[in-house]
Amino acid sequence: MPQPLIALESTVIAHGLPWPKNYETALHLEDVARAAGAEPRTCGFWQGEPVAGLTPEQIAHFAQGGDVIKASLRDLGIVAARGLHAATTVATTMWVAHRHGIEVFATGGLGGVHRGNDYDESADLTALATIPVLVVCAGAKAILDLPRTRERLETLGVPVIGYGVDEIPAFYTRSSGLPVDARCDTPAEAAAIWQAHRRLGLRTGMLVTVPVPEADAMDEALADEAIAKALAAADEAGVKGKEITPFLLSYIADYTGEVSLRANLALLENNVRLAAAIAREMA
Ligand code: PSU
Ligand code: MN
Repeated sequence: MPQPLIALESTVIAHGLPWPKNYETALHLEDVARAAGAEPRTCGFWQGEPVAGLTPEQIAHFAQGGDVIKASLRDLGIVAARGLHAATTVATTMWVAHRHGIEVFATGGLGGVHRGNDYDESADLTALATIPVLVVCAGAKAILDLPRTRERLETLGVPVIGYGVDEIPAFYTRSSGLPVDARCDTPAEAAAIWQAHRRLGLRTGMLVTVPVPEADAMDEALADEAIAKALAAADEAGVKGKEITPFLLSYIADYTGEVSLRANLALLENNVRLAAAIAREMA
């Protein structure tokens, strides 16, 4: 029997983690998926073509940056027409996955509504509202306005499942204080909800949120402090639009000296394992 497939994103490689950790992590996550019984398909655009299953050489090129842009939904036609290399965000990885018939996707943290700037809202939410893919993540990135992001998910009709938890995780830390729509304690339960969602003909995506493993979670006070400093620095530097997320994440990694990086890597690996288990249940 062929192994079930899971999609992985490439923005976290090209614009989310520092070299060479990003390259090592990308390949390591693929190994973690295989060990957990699923075939990984790292997604991106290569010379303007959507690819589900970038080669290690292509992943190395993405990891070294340079001519690789960050592509969200609005960028895809531009990328295709101009034959560009582009890393895919959660939104565009969902798009590539769906196009290739892949239903399960593991990522780190979701984009959402930015703090203090309600009209800066990630197209990750648009994608979840319109593309039927199950996304495993550690919640929305803590740099965001989490209560507003949660409300938007409700408005858009996107179910938020907590894996082993009653509250949505907050990426670097294990809890946000915001309730999930349902808690699941096994991959089979999560797969069953997804399959029912699809059987009913619903066209939205679904989130399965799982907290960063306890041992690698960031101290809450440190996370809050790092986020506040990062937001102030972004404000001061006038960073806006698509640059803001990579700016904040790299500021936090520098500020916490590897602590946030450790949490980020641990949660990515954890999410890949869970996604593989859910994909196996569905196969
Ligand atoms: N989480 C991370 N690192 C990242 C991202 C999320 O730990 O690099 C990326 C994801 O690809 C997500 C994107 O889809 O940031 C959101 O960017 P924006 O807010 O511009 O939509
Ligand atoms: Mn934005």
